[in-house]
Parts: sequence; structure tokens; C-alpha cells
Amino acid sequence: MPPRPVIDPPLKRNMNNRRQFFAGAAATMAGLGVARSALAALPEPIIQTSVDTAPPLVPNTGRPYNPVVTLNGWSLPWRMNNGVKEFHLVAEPVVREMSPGFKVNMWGYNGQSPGPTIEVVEGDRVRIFVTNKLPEHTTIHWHGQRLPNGMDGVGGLTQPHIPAGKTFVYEFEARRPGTFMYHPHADEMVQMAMGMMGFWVTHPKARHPHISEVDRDFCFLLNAFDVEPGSRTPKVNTMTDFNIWGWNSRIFPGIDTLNVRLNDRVRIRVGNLTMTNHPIHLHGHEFQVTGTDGGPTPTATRWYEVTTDVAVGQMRQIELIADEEGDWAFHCHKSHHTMNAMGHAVPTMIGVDHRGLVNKLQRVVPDYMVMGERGMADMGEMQMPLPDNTAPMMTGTGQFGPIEMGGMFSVFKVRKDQKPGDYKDPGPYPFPQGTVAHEWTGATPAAPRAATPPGQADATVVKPGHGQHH
Ligand SMILES: [Cu+2]
Repeated sequence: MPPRPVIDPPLKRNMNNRRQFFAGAAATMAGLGVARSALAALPEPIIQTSVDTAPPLVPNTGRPYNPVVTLNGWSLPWRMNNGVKEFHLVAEPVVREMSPGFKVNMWGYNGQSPGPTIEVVEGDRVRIFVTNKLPEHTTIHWHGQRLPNGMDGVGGLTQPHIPAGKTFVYEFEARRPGTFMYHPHADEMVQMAMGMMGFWVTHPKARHPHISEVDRDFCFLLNAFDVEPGSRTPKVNTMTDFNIWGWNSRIFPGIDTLNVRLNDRVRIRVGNLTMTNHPIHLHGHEFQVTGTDGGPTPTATRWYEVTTDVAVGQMRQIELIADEEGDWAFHCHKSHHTMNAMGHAVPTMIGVDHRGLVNKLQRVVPDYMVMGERGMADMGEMQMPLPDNTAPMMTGTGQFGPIEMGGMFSVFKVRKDQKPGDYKDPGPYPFPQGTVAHEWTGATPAAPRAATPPGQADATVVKPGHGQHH
């Protein structure tokens, strides 16, 4: 058997679990009529249950490439079989810890939602075994790929569904380099609401005029769930009213930071499998969109931005030189997407004076608290009793206090002493003395105001008979 790719220790540990687990599964499948010889031909499935960001999977079989790092995820090892890269995906129920103390029942692949990232090289012949351990049928659609029609994974249209308990095989050549995704094209509403999705990267086989070589290459999927506070299973019928906004099924402060070395060229690939668009915003730097769903963008079409919208079903890859040290916020710019589960029925209480009312209410409802009479910033500090298995609405603490963010938020950490290839969190940024905004304690200069020319009325006052004619 050809040598296996490098696998980090937690993966190895899980592989042993998986070996025992799959011995049981093999027996079950034999019971379902799958020949033992056929099972023996399957590459052993590899499971990963850690929610940590796995180190890049450096290839030691097949053609070389510069691997990606999947945020709070991992890349799936393969085996070479007569020049074909063979992967084994197992669709199955999983439990995903979305943030510390908050676990959700999902469906995913190989122990996780999202599934593992698949990395191949342009021109690779790829064979993917898909074993269905879900309670219902499924398929996998290889979103964005050029492939034979019958490998496109649309249940009913291009293939029969994969029944529960069965294994199907997909095979095609990875024809163009770029950023892709995979997800079921079967009972999609339920299966995607439950977390079934994964990332796919096809690396260029040689130097490509529109693909630069980067020092760090991150990827993650945008996803959304509707989990009733205190429950553990997403509601699958939700169309728009999601309350959990995640990156790779993690929410801030459960999302790992993106740690880079000063002056690194960094690529970040983002795919959107939610029901709405997400304007992804990076602080402190400008970036260019260097790739979309259709592949790398020609250099002449690129311009600088600090926010790029990733629409539903789209992929965007951005690139930048990380030339400003610091802890830079990186988040979706829809403010409700940087919040965790909240009651949408909460009224806006800004400006409402609750004095007196609270005392009266606390006599009958001892835990009653007033929310938001000065805005909602208090929520970041508030220690409210929460139902079990719920993420606080806004959490995460920085070196100066509560960050008042949840959901789709992380930190892009740029450090001059971060070692090449080191993805560890370097800790809070040591701000140089005198470079942090601080309280002003000197005399406050009078605020200059524009002089009002004599005879001209205050512009904010509309006199009767004026300003309504046109
Ligand atoms: Cu968003």
C-alpha cells in the first residue's frame, strides 16, 4: 500500500477509533449485502472530531502543492491507487461544538460539520467514495466543478440517490484550479440546514498567471442555523430567520483567529452556503478579490476593497499583504450576523426609563433584568442566567474588555515575530506605548461650528410655506 499522507497526532488517534468503529460498520454493511471484497477496496475512512484548526496537510503523495488551512477544520487525507487520488467521505450525524459549552446535533461528514476540505491538483484523477450513514438518502454535488454530467450529484436528475447504508463512488478529473464547495443535492433544505457542506480546493499544477504563490492560504464556509435557545437541534424549516451565524459551524468566540507573519501574502477563501449574502470585512488592510466561483480573476479586473460581498452559493478568494501589525477585526458586516442567539421579539428600549418598574417587577419575577435602556452594550457584560446549551448573545473578551460580538467574527493577527508556518495564536497584541485611543483629560477645546450667514434661518427648521414646493 502506498505511504499515507502526513497526519497530525489527534487525527491518528481518531483514526484508531475509526478503525474499530468501521469494523462494526463493515459488518453491518455486509449484512446489507455489500460484498466483503468490495469493502476491502474502500479506502479506510478517516474521522476527525477536534474543533481545532488542523495544521496544513502537506502532501507526500501525488503532485506537490501549497496546502490550505481550514479554519476550525481539516483536510482529508487520501490514498493513491494506480495514479488516482481516492478519498472516502462518510455522511453521518455528528455533534459540533459551535462555541465552548454550546453543542449542536448536526449532519456532516467524517465526524464534523462542515466536512473535511478536499485538496487536489489541477489535472488530478479523483475518486471519491461516499458512504451514507444518515437516516435518509443523500448525494454530493461538487459545486463549481467541470465534470461529466453523471458525476454532478443532483439526485433524480443525474443519478439515483444514495440510499441509507449504501456507498456510491464519484470519479472525475479536477479540470480547473480554484475554490469550490461540496454539498448534498438531495433533501437540500433539511440536509444543508443540518450542516452538510464542505470545502474543496484545486491547486494549480504549475505557475498560473492569475494565481499567486502565498505564504498563508485560509479557507472557511459561511453557514447559518436556527437553534432555539436551550435546544440542541437546528430547526430545518427556517427560511430567513436564522439565529446562529457561523464560520465552519463555529461562532465567535469559538472561531480560531487567523494568525500571520508581518508582510506575509495571505489568501482567504470564503464560500457561502447560507440563505443570505455576507459582506466580509477586514480591518486595517486593503485586499483584492483574486478568485470567484468561475476561477482566478484576470489581474486587470482587480481593484482594492476592504469589504467584499459573498452572495448565496458564491465563493470569493481575497488576497492581501499583511503589512500592518496588530489584532485586526475580521467579520461579516451585517451587524445581526455578529450576534448569537437572540430573541427577535426584544423591543428597543433605548431611552425608556425603567426606574421604579424594575423594583415592582422583581417582586414577582426575581430574575427580571432590564435590557437595553442605554443601548445593548451592557449585554456584553451581563451575566444573565441562560438556558442550558446556549451561547451568550454577545461574548468574547479582548485585553480592554468585552468585544460585544458573536457569530461571524474573528481576529486577523499580524505579528513580526510569528514564525513561517506557525499558525498558533500569538496572544493579545502588545500595543506600542502611546498608540491606543485613550481618555482625554486636558481642556476640551470649543467645538467649531459653521457660521450662519446673517438673515439665513437655521436649515433644520422648515418654515410654513417653504421647502415643500418642489
Ligand atoms: Cu453575514
